[in-house]
Formats: sequence, structure tokens, C-alpha cells
Amino acid sequence: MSRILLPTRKLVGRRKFLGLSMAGLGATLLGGCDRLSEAPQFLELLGSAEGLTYRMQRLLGGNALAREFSVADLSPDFKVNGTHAPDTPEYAAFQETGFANWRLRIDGLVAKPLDLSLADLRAMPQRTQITRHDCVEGWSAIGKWGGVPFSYFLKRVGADLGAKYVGFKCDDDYHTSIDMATALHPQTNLALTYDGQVLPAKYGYPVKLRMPTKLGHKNPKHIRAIYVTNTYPGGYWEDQGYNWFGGS
Ligand SMILES: Nc1nc2c(c(=O)[nH]1)N[C@H]1C(S)=C(S)[C@@H](COP(=O)(O)O)O[C@H]1N2
Ligand SMILES: [Mo]
Repeated sequence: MSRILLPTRKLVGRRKFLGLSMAGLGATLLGGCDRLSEAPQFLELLGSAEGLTYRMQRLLGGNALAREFSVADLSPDFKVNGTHAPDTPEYAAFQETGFANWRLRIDGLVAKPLDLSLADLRAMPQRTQITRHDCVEGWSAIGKWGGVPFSYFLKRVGADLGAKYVGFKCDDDYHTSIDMATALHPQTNLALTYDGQVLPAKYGYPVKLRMPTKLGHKNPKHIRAIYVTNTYPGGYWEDQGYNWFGGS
């Protein structure tokens, strides 16, 4: 884990338990949460929010669409958070060969395990959307991502759409997971571009999962493997107390 550059690390101890419900409550509370966290009413609120079960969150969230924006709304300087470029020999080797040997591994509950190249992904139907990214650290930015609609992708690879979870393993050892309803959400996109250009390393090259319905930590960058499973996979931040559902 030490390879992941985490500007948030120093916050984790202090905000570890806050992370659990912060996501559910929305990132807006984060600004003044140090004071708030000492207020008894706030602790009660957190307690009840933490008590929400996954099923409740699903009921509350439904399958609503996240807002889409226009080019005029784009953030001029979209923040980079977490890993800028995975600091591994494998990623360095991919960089040296222009990612010609890079493959995205698909396994678990799929018709048969697959290894897809960037060319394979680029040959699939693409969609672009301008959406807002909200990080639990309390910042938001609007960006434009293009890529393969993930519902199309899952059908194409013969995923068992009745399975519970889709998990993601990243080149920096980051990992996360989502439920199948989120995976099939019409705005969930396997992003290959940012602002009309090939996705820069800092934003997750070669592939990132972009979900405007979910908080930043649910959006894995530098994905190397995608797997479909009925076993709860957790996640890097989620295992440390950040909300697993993390959105709507
Ligand atoms: N592989 C990987 N994915 C990651 C992270 C990371 O450190 N490594 N950080 C997460 C967090 S907390 C956020 S807010 C977003 C940041 O995405 P950005 O750098 O494109 O803004 O990536 C998410 N996905
Ligand atoms: Mo984040």
C-alpha cells in the first residue's frame, strides 16, 4: 500500500469514523466537520446514518441520473488525487512500450476469462459525458470523460448480470468494488479519454471507471483487472471506514 500516494493519509486517523457516514451525507459537510464532529447532535446524526443498511441506501438512491453539465462548466484545473502514476516496475514497463503489451484482465463470473488490449477497448462504442466528481476530502470538479458504457462492456464480456458485485484491481494496488446495479447504471463509463484527449496518467491511464453517481474514491484509476463476483470485495478506502456504497 505504501506505493499509493495519499494526500489524505494524515486525515484518516482523525476522520476515519467520519468517512463512514460522510459519504452518505454528502461531501458538503466536510468543510466544517472538525467542529461539527464534537457536537452531540452531529454524532447522533452520524450514528443514524451509519445505521443505514446497504438496502436502505439502494432504496433511497434508486437509479437516478447524475446531473450532466456543459462545456462552459468544465473546471479549468481538474485536481489530481491519490496516485498520479503507479510506481511499479510493471507500469514503468508498460510506459516504455507505449502500453502495447498492456491487457485488461476480465474474470470471475464471466462467460470466459478475457484479456483485452487498448485497441479492443477503443473499438467498442464510446460515449462522452460532462459530470461532477466529488471527493470525500471536500473538493469537487467538473470534467469531461469519454469511454465505453460499462453496461455494454459487461454484456460484451459475457458477465453474469445477476451477480452481486463488480470488483476492480488497479496498478497501484488500489482496489474498489460496486454493486451490479451501479455497474449497469447508464452513466457508468469505462473512461479512456479526458477532455477529448487520451486519458493522462494522472487521471488513470490507460483506463478508469467513471461514475458520476459515486464519490471520488469509488472511481478506480489505472485499472488492470475487473472481476464479477458474489463475494463482497470491499476496497482500499472502504476497508478503512469510507462508505462502500459511496453515492446514489
Ligand atoms: N488507482 C487509484 N484510483 C483512485 C485513487 C488512487 O489513489 N489510486 N484515488 C481515488 C480518489 S480518493 C479520488 S478523489 C479519485 C481522484 O481522481 P483524479 O485524480 O482523476 O481527480 O481517484 C480515486 N481512484
Ligand atoms: Mo477522493
